[in-house]
Amino acid sequence: MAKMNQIKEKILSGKRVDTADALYLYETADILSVGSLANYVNVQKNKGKVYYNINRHINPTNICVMSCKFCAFARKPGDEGAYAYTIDQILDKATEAVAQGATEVHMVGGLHPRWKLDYYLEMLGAIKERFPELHIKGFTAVEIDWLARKARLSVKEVLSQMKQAGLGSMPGGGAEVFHEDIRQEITAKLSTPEWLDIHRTAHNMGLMSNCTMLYGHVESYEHRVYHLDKLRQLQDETHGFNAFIPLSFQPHNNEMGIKRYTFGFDDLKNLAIARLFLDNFNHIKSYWIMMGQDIAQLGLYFGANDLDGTVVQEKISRMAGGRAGMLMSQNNLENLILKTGHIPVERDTLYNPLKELAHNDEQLPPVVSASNLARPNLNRSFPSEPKQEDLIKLAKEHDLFKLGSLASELSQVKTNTEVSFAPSIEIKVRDITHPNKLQDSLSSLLAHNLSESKLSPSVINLDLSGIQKQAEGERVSFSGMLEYLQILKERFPNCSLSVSGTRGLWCLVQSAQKSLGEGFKYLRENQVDCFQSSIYESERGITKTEMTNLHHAAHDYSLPTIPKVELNVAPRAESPMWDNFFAQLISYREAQKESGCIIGLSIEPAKDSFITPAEFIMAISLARIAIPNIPRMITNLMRIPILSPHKGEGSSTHLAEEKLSPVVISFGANDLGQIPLDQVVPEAIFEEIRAAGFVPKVRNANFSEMADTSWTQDKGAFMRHKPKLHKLG
Ligand code: V47
Repeated sequence: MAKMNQIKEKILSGKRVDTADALYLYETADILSVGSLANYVNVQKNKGKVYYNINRHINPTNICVMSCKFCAFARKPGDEGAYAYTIDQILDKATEAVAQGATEVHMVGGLHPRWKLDYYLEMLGAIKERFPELHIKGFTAVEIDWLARKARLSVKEVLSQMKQAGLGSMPGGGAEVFHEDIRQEITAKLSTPEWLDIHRTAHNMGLMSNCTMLYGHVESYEHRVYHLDKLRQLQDETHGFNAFIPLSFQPHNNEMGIKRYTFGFDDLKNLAIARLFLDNFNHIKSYWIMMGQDIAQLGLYFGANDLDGTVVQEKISRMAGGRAGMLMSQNNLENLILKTGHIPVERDTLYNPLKELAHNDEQLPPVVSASNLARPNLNRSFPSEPKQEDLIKLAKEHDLFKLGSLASELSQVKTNTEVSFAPSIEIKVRDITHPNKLQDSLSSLLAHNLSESKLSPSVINLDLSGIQKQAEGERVSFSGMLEYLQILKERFPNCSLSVSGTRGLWCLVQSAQKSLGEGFKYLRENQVDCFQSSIYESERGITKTEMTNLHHAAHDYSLPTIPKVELNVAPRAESPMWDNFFAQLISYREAQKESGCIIGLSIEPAKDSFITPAEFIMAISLARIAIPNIPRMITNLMRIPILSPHKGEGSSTHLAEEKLSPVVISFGANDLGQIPLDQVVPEAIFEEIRAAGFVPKVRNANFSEMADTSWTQDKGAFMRHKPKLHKLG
């Protein structure tokens, strides 16, 4: 912490952080301090504006003489899928781009064994002749080096001819990792001094360029710092870099032998460190194509001020397993930015503003006061039992890091750094008419090879949410349900039982002419450890008061419960309906004072709400702050909203990427809910939780048992979602 304070002092007094500081920032799990500092610097520098452009990628050929280990894009001549565009084909793509409003084409490709400098000059000339206004950001240092060698010309000569023919600037690719230990392992392309020298030459001739770093594979934090340092030195010398773009490693169809995507936690920290260390760069890109839209959007709070562009056709990341889609509309880009409270600015390649959405100053993110940075202390500055007005005021401040700091302190008081979850089997009671049917469905579940995981389930959840009022009498009865519970207990003696579904339970109890209290008593007697609300209760006509009363009734019979609060959103681009949300939270806080039986509270996005991950994370922090007397703030991993790849809007109807879960736990959640083993492999979650500096624990339904999960630590490669959930294009 002393080191973090020193770094903070340096940054606030405008001094440079050094490489040892940067290494410290990589090694700390304190993402809130790192992020808030980066956000501070970014807001000072860019005043809450976030840039994007309308562009199109054109990859003229994928034929390449190189065989870089990380590359899934390159093909050898004659290989299936190998292509090389003619000038006409390239012109067609440029024409499409211009028709769609593009101001830039981004052109990079393989090192084609037969293409010479002349072909590139022809390509540039043809595009420029037809579209003189279109900016061509083209050809990496690797391609320039290759063309110079083939033509036996100097780099300067090649660049000068290209500039003459219409080259506007250079992209940042080919930098990979500068440290030779890694560079030599992953690629045989040009050396680090050569890459830097080509950019230096370009800058000295008035050609601006970008720079990148390919991270999240076999490099260490030291290697990353070395890389950033080289870039900072060159920028000091030339000031010729427009932007730095961290490229998160995409793991598929290449020779690296790594099966995982980068951790969301690492993506965000890496962006923040780039913002802090690269103090001589104006622009840090949160490249949505590689990071995914969700993390890219969150990146705007972590020091990034650019989302890149509409892109339209991206192949390099896509072929290596990129999951973000290939194109995004201007409207989506603007929406993504607006929802984080930033001002979208369309730019050209050189960052001249082209269109700035009208805004008033109140919409801008607050210029974070220096005293609020790096973990403010809640207990001294915030009421321990906040009232609705206190919470609304806090929500309106829209300060992600302040919220995260307040919330994570509270969670850590409760559970230290432990983050729990329950590998579970979910049994939906809907069509089961007889206990035998349950046996059948259990057998088929088990036959289905629950997952690649070595973990056995710790919770069986009987989900009653599918039970409909009219049909309940004929289909499933209260006594039938108790019979199911017995079968489950026999079949899985080591698992704890939970029941979910407020409406369903109510229907069953009514049809058996019992009181709710009696219903809960029976559940307790049948060894049910926890009752929880299930998803979309509001849709099933359960009012909030009824929900609260139901939990009270369970508590009267000492049945622990987990209520759920749905987060809804007002019409587009407005903030969540905090009033309602807070009122519910406060009602559970009061209930907890009476009974002490609420073992956790879960927040979920309401169905079809357009909550973005960033909004959701703020809501989690706010909920944690609102209910300090409830031990666990549960964010069900399966219900973290992700952005729709097609609409760029938040959605609760998608499965969350695990990428987001460790981010959420840094902002105050301390449990990831029940995770069905037939849908997610939990080893991936362990890794993500650990990467964020927390200790993963497997728990049972009422948190009375916490299993040690250290045994999974030495399992190197792990699976992500099962393939059926994630089709790689
Ligand atoms: O140089 C290749 C990287 C780069 C993988 O300058 C991979 O505005 C992740 O440089 N996983 C090309 N990355 C892309 C690039 C770029 C992209 C967007 C904007 C700009 C800009 C530049 O892609 C390559 C390489 O470092 N790459 N394979 C992979 N499996």
